[in-house]
Amino acid sequence: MKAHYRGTLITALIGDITLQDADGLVNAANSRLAGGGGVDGAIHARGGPAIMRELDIIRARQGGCPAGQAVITGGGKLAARYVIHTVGPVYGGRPSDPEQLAACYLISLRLAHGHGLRTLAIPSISTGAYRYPIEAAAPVAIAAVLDALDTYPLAEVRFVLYSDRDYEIYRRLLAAEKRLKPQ
Ligand code: AR6
Repeated sequence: MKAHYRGTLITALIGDITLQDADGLVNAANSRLAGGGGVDGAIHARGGPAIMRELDIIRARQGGCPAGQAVITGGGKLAARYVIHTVGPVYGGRPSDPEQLAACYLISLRLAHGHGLRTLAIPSISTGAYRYPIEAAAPVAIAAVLDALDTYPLAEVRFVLYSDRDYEIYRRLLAAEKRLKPQ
């Protein structure tokens, strides 16, 4: 589905984020920046070792990356020029969970904007291994992205969902979002 928020095209689709031809991809990383399964594993597998080499340098400098923050590397062999590695909260039903999740999207858009990216593909952070229920995470994600676009506009934000069910949750929320204009 497609819609507009101010000057930004908002897209949602079902797919593998590593195959997106966006300028940047967001990775659902862990605080050690050590790689793992899910989106993280797929990005490192397709992007090759150059991404981890950059993360090794960042890790040596700053130790890792706490939940709600992000670091940026090149895209290695991916079509995307950059990968923004953000660390979502491990879901625990705490008030800090939505705050940290929203911060992931805000800081990812800030980094994307600061590096001159026009198109950014974003997965559903924290809703896999970190067990954040997607029904609760998706409204936080969408609101945080729209809020962030007020300050850090991009040409396109693409929500890349990995199942029909996840896509349907996003599609319904985006269709009902009053701040969006349909395509
Ligand atoms: N493209 C798009 N979405 C995907 C892909 C893909 N290739 N693969 C999985 N998803 P997760 P998290 C969806 O577990 O919950 C890693 O081990 C998936 O269905 O990737 O933030 C890290 O190293 C789900 O909806 O991220 C961390 O340790 C969503 O992406 C930990 O997992 C997020 O699932 C992070 O957990």
